[in-house]
Amino acid sequence: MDVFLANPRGFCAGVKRAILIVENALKIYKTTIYVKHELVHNKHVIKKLRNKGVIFVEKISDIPNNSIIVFSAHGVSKKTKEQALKKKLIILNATCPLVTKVHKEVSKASKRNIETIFIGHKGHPEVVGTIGQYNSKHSKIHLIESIEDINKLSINPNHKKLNFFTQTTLSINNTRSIIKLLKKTFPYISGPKKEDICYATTNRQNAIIKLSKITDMILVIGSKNSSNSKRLAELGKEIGVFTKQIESFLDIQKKWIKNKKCIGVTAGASAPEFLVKQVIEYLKKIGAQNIKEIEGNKEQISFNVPKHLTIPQD
Ligand code: 0K2
Ligand code: SF4
Repeated sequence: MDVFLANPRGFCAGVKRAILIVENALKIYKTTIYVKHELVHNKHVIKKLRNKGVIFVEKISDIPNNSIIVFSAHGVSKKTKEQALKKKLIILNATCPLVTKVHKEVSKASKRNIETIFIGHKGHPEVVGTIGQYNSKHSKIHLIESIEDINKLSINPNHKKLNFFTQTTLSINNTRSIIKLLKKTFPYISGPKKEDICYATTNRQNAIIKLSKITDMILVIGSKNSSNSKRLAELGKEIGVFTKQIESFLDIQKKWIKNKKCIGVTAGASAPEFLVKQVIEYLKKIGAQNIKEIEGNKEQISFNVPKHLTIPQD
């Protein structure tokens, strides 16, 4: 049995930055750090931070006045930010800069009363945060999740002040089909050149496509609530490879592996590399002989943490 490892996989620049913001804040402020929502959608990352004393909350009202609050990598709405300011919280913003970029565009559209269509998954914190940047009395933001939702929109097809934006972690294939039909239905619609799907999502989806050509089973490491990890598992299945999404090696069932010759392993943007190592060790124990890294796009992008949260390295 051979094991092939996808590249790139695991932590993206936005996740690395978010974790560093919280870790440095713990060292600098030496007090309780509250985080709005899970900093990133990974059980193991959250457990590690919780063990260091970090408190995760869903509601700003659960945080004592004047405390330190970190906004998760997925970002928050304007209303949430206002609530935090009202409670005189010290805000450390771990929203990924690529999500913030979309926030700014949506906010600009709202100020200009441009009707907006947002493609994303209902209820996902990034979607709640991004839609929550739109606040116009004269125009609206509409959320769509699928091609079918386009027909349900009550927008004049000849609307000239209309644009669209997307969540950063969507399926590339699916989103492109939605955008294609949007452009056909609303000929005057404008939007980003491609879509707002980020580089990390794109690279990880391309990497699993590559993996699917040489494997007869794929393991995607990533928590159940991680949108980008879920999209990877969906893609593997769509291509027709037997694919399973796992939190860690503990979820692997021996019957999955039976008669498999080439097993592919990848990890979502919020899944730490130690989980990949554990999966490899487990597969070795049950007979894997060769472990090979598959060549892929090299990621050089990194995001700085805010200056006041930087700790100089020796
Ligand atoms: O993929 P998701 O947006 O659900 O989020 P995570 O699994 O936490 O990955 C980091 C991406 C955060 C923002 O794009
Ligand atoms: Fe940023 Fe993309 Fe990572 Fe989300 S998945 S945190 S948008 S780099």
